[in-house]
Amino acid sequence: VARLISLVENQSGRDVAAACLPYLGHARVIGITGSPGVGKSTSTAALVSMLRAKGSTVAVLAVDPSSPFSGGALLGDRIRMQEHATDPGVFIRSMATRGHLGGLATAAPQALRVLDAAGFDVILIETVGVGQSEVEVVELADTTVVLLAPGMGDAVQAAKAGILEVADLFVVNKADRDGADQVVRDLRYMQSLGGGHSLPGSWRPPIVKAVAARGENFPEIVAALNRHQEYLHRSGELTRRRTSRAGAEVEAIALDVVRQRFEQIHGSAGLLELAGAVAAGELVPFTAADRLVASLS
Ligand SMILES: Nc1nc2c(ncn2[C@@H]2O[C@H](COP(=O)(O)OP(=O)(O)OP(=O)(O)O)[C@@H](O)[C@H]2O)c(=O)[nH]1
Ligand SMILES: [Mg+2]
Repeated sequence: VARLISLVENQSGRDVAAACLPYLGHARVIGITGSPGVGKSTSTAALVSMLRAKGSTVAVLAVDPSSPFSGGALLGDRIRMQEHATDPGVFIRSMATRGHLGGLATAAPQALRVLDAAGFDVILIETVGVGQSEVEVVELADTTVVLLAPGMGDAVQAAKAGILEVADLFVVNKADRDGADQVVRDLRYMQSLGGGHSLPGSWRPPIVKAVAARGENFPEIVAALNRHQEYLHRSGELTRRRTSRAGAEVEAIALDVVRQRFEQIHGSAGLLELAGAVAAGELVPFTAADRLVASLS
């Protein structure tokens, strides 16, 4: 599995995807996101323990969109994951996506496909790093867990970052610290303002307080994840999400293909001729670009 993911990272995704195709569709994909230090890795480790205790096999994909290096930045997480490192029912892999053509959008879905084909029951995706990735991870997961903690990345900041809308489940971690109840109240208030989840039969993201460091309330988290899974199946939302995920992936790959073709014609006679015509004022750049795009197909 590790070698297949390396192949995917090194642009040999086409053959790997074809080989995986007959074995897809089994795994549940759960994304875990939140501000740095909020407790994502600790929560992931706690979830792995819970899921293993129930007999599920688990793959953990730690995605680091901010680093061009695979592995190094995740040393701390490796240590946190150590209790699972020798368990054959657990696979842990970190993935750096910066510098990868198409970034998170093309590399991570391919790795997910490998893990699904390998037969893991649950795939946990943890994002490392900040910003845009918090929202991007949503494109990858069936269920998105947003972690908050008192004193860091409060509900107002989360709302500004656009992660309130993407959450299927809120976990207010570090509930052993002061202020967790306030975070819960703020979240409830934000939810009441949103109003989007008030339709009958729709999903209102539950809010669960937890102490990841001690695994406290993780049975409640697993129960909420299972309820969301049932909702996804019952409502048809699972198919909708997976279709939209596939659409984003196809788009990203197509853009990659186009970009590669453009690289091949960089400096070519055809392009130089068009450039000359634009520079000489004989052609507007828009027309030149249209001709260039048409010449690709
Ligand atoms: N008090 C308290 N500390 C916690 C809890 N969960 C995690 N921590 C601590 O918070 C710190 C950050 O936890 P991590 O799990 O590494 O957080 P993270 O979100 O993965 O961090 P990054 O990967 O750097 O974004 C560590 O020192 C943990 O021991 C908790 O429930 N209570
Ligand atoms: Mg972490």
